[in-house]
Amino acid sequence: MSDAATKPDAAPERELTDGFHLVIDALKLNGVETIYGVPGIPITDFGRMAQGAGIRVISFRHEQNAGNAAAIAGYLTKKPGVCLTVSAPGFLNGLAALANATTNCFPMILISGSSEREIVDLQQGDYEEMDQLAIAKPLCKAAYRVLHAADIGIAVARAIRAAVSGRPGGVYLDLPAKLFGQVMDAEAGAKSLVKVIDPAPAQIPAPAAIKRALDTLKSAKRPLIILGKGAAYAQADADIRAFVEKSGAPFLPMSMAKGLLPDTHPQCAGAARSTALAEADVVVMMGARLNWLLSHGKGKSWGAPGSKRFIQIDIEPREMDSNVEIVAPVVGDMGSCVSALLDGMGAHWPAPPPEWMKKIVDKREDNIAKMAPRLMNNNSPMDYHGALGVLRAIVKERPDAILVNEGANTLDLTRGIVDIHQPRKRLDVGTWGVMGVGMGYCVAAAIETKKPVLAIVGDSAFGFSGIEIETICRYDLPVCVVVFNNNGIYRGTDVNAGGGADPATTVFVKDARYDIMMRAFGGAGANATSPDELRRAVNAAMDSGKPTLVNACIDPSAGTESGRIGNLNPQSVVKKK
Ligand code: ADP
Ligand code: TPW
Ligand code: MG
Repeated sequence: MSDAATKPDAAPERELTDGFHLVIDALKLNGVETIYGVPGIPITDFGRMAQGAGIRVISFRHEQNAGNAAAIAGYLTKKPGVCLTVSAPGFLNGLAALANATTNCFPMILISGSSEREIVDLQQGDYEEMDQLAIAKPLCKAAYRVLHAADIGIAVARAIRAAVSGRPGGVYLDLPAKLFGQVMDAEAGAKSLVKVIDPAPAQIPAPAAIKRALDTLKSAKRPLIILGKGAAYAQADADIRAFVEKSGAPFLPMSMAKGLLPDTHPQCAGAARSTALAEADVVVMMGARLNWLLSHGKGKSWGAPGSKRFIQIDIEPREMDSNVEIVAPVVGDMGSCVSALLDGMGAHWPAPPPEWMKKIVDKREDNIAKMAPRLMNNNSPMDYHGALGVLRAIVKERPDAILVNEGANTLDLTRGIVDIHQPRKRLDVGTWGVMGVGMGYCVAAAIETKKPVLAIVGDSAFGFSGIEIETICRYDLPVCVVVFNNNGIYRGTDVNAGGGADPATTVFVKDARYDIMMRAFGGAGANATSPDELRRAVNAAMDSGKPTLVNACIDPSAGTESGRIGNLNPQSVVKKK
């Protein structure tokens, strides 16, 4: 019996809600099913209550890894991935991931608790004091702070819309500690919530832009299509494939767009990349930027100056002419653009001159044949090719597994050697080439897709997020982590240039056993010294679906400095005595 009932003269008690409940209700109303984070003041109870309310709350060991998980969840689902952190230090850890998500055009919301505004603004030294909103602003797409419980509904709605509409990116939502405890009438609270209608509205390209693009493409003698992760993100897989096939042009997938059409597709120019880039006369950019990864669309790799005309399909108008002139800009969401292009192509689209495709195919087959024997070697210690030959076959047999990849040589050689067969099955270091996304990506990939995950990570790369193997074991996720252990960064053979006792800056403990770390948390661990051992260990892990770490012993002298991007690495030419 309530107090009101025992006291006949009291007004009937109104039902109340508070900031905690309103944030949870707002997220649930908008279909947020999972939160990635680390607990602590002032969001410990929030995490508990969210779990109690049926949201899956995945607790990490470090916010950067939770943030990377949220970011890749956004990429995989087209819904913003949510990361939850404590104030100042936790916020800063999560912010690195938010900036990375924004750089990669992944939708994500970082929700951080913060300290008391009055004290922060007067810089009077509050617990974990920091002006988080101001710091987040330049590093993400949008940043909002909520001071009144009644504004939580609209703030969450804005955050969701900002993250997923137009070019996706990271959004920061600042929730001061006091907000969580603010009480308001439950009915008014429920009314204040907003279910976002059509959070990422279709952006239809102009008919004139479609016509211009098709006229340009039709005039090409040597067309090339470059697919980027924006195209993979769009989930317009069938139409993209139809467009590429109808065009008859070779296509080149950027790293995370591999598998959008299978790497084994007859039009894939992956193994003839240099020829395709240098010799194409019309290039169709689909959800890919002409940034450093494509030498900014100019320079030696792009053939003779002035030899190209670019068509670019992108949701972000300002991407056009960012590096070179775009003769046919098509601005809109990928699905709408590709469907308009397909309509405009009609029933009969003229194939490009057959010599062009033949040239690409000949080059590709030649390169593949040259590589084949290296991939079959059974050397011990392993080189990258021997190890990757085995993993390539495993991925082919298990095309629905998600590959997570980071490192330098480990990254570049895996990208080149391991074919991907389905869309969004390759997750890697992205636009920044950042180390440390590995284990966060593994956790979210397993949770969001319910598919098995295979990570191929350098020993250095692994170290940035390695402690999250505890998280992988705790949630019993089907993740097999293969650490390419060459005793260091790029190579494990450097010596101290000064001759002192300290090891060289790029080398680690020799012959470390990363597999034993996994066993400490109840997972399986195996040490592989030859391709045969590697095959057995990884197949067993993938069959079991149990958390496993395979320590793959790679010849410490097999790699090259900076992998395939040594050209970007400044090196001193001055010799001092
Ligand atoms: P990659 O690294 O694979 O080359 P980028 O990250 O450089 O790809 O480029 C991705 C591009 O895709 C960005 O310019 C972004 O604006 C664009 N993009 C993202 N989502 C969509 C979408 N739904 N439709 C069209 N373009 C998109
Ligand atoms: C956040 C610089 C690029 S690649 C790499 C580092 C440290 C590690 C390469 O060694 P690994 O691979 O992983 O063992 P392998 O096969 O060549 O031996 N800090 C951040 N991001 C980057 N990119 C770096 C440092 C770097
Ligand atoms: Mg290494």
